[in-house]
Amino acid sequence: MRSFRCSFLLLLSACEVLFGAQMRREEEEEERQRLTSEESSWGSLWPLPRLVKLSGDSFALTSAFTIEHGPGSYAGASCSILQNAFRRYFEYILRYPKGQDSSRTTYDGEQTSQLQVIIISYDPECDNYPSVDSDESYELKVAAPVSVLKANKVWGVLRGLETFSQLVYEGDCGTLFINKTEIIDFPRFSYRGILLDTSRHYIPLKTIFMNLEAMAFNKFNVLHWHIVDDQSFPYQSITFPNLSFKGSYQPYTHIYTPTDVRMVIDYARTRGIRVIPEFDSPGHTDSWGKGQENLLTPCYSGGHQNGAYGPINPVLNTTYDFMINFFKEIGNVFPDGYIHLGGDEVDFSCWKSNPDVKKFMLEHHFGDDFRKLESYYIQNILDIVSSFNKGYIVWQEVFDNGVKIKQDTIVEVWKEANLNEEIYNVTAAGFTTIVAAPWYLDLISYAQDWQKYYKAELLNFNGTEEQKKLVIGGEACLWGEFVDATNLTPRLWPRASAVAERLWSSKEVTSISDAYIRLDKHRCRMLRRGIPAEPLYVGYCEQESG
Ligand code: CP6
Repeated sequence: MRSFRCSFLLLLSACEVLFGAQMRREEEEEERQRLTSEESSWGSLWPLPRLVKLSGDSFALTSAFTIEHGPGSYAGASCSILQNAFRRYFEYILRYPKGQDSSRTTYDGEQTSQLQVIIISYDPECDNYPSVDSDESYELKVAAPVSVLKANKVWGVLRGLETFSQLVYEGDCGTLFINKTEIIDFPRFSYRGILLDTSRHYIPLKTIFMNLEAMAFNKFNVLHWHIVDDQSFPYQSITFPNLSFKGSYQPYTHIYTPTDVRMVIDYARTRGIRVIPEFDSPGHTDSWGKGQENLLTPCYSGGHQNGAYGPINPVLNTTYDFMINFFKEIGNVFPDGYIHLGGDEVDFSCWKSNPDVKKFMLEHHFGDDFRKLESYYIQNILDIVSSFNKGYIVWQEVFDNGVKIKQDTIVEVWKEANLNEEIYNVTAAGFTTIVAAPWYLDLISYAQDWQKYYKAELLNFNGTEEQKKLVIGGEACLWGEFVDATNLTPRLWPRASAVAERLWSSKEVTSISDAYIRLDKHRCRMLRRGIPAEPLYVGYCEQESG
């Protein structure tokens, strides 16, 4: 239909007398509808930048367009993270939609023929890994004949390139346009994560890559990799190969080899995304027991071992010897400064049944309080991990149960009940926090649940300014019980995009109707770029598929 109309328009000058009047009326009607119901003043920008000055003046982008290092930049051709990003975004910009760029060779009007990228700080961080204090800010000026993207570090350039690509739109007959624009942008929260669970189902690398790419489209910057759990242990350990050999889903190809893990970390780094692995213990560890003897607690009934196993055995020295060697490896394999140590949902019934555990409780004057035993275990694990110079994140139970945690621990709040009270308590105790509770994307409903995610606000609790500064961000969680490669991507996108805007844009950006229009277009853009993102609601995309 579209290409028909385009060829039709090309013939129009010759046929003006015959068809001109009717054509104009139809177009006027189209324009009226467009302005009243389908357009946002912010085009298809998502998440919305902090400061946007959009003008009506438009410039064309032809096939002569290039992305280059600008004059005076501290980064050049040796900065491979930028070379790689230039190539990626050049493709996304000029292949809009795929394969229809024949009419883009010449254009008579004003053009922006170059995007100059200038790093203004002495160290661009080309070879670094992103971290909790990476500078993601940037400034973008779209002008003719040259547009300029300035940032302190490569991380800001990555975010700015995404924004630039979102400003490009297709005019009649396939010409690409971008409007004169000035943007100053930086994230509201520094931690913007997605949790993927690769234990309940194995997720192939291809799917992980696709979702890292989608994360970059949404300016997310942390992959919380819930890599192992009760059901399977797909992480192939170099020190303890039996863990995945025995504990992964069979056949043993359902594993992440050291090379796979490196590829995920590199793919993520290239997009400004940290990879934080979670090795959850002492609960959620059934799969660990298959490849490591005496690691789990044997459960008793009627005075005998009953063949079942509970959480990690906290009373044996061999447990801690194992953990020292295990986390030493993890600390080396994953370059991020943090490891997620779990600590959620520990079931005490097996510990209660075990005579050795009871004896240990007596000796340590823990009485009947198994939370004290849990604290003892977690304390040891935290000390082990700090000895390898890593920070750690734990689920809220660790804080709730009164474990003495180091002041630099990050507490992740995941329970919906009394959410604001919990955030208040964690921050009042001086701990940094990330919040997952409003964003359990595995819980689905027959509704536009993105709106619920969009409305969540992390700083509405009754705390001081100091306390609010301790909330560094949040996470959209996609637990894997009902998710594998067949449905992961559409279940995550565009619902997680709602979380992305809440974590990046200003607090005042709250209009659901404006968000709907932009998010709908953003979802269509994700489709064009090869992400099978599900629809928000009824309707269609101008260019179906990509
Ligand atoms: N697995 C692990 C899970 C969950 C948690 N930890 C979970 C709990 C409740 C809901 C969804 C997921 N599946 N290891 C809790 C952090 Cl609603």
